[in-house]
Amino acid sequence: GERKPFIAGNWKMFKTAREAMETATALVNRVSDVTGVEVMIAPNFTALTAVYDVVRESAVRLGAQNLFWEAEGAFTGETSPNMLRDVGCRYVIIGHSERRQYFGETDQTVNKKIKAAVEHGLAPIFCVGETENDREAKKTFSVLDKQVQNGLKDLRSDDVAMLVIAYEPVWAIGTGKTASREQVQEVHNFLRSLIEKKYGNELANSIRIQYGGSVKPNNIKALMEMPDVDGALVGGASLDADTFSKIIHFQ
Ligand code: G2H
Repeated sequence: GERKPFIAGNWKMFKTAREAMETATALVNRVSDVTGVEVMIAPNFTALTAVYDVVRESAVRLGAQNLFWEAEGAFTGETSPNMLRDVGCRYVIIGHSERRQYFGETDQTVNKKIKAAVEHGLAPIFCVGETENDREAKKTFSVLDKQVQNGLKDLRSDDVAMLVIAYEPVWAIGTGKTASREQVQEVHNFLRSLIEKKYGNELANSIRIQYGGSVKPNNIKALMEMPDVDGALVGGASLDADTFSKIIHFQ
């Protein structure tokens, strides 16, 4: 297909700037042969500048784990889209389940953040996913539908063209439980159909949908074989350059 596989590392709240630089340096060396896969890492804010120095001459892209939607102002502790662009970010993870769970993110704040990101030329990695309760109550599809409809409210096709969707079933994050690849494919296909209904066939076929949740070197290949799985958002297994490089070399 025309969708280039996209494998992203979400380093969450791990690594000092020095540690992040060391891992990034090792990763750049290990993936210098990779051309068929887009690679991104999202270190902590405090490490973005140091990591950008390492990756800027390579094919590895830089992403942030969050942003605030205002351009500037009295918003203590927050970081604007322009500030992220300024330190070399091309991507920004938005609405990760940990932010929804612990930091009060809602579909509405996610929507504002997606809008602000695209307005400033940052490509959002828009995270959606159902909880274990949702799945057991057979609400997976209605929950995802709501997250997508609200998250993408008032976005135009040009904006959505910049987007990557990450499907992260909350019950499979950092738990060692992976959704079966049939479960993943079913949801990815559903998400693509939502995009098709809203924005048409062309955009639905070009938008990349990543899977996230306990992705490891030993399960990536099987996941990537599914027709609607275009990549992965990797947490724990992206922290070590060697392990992450194995995931990137899944082919
Ligand atoms: C899901 C994922 C990366 P992990 O949060 O965003 O983390 O791979 O550790 O389950």
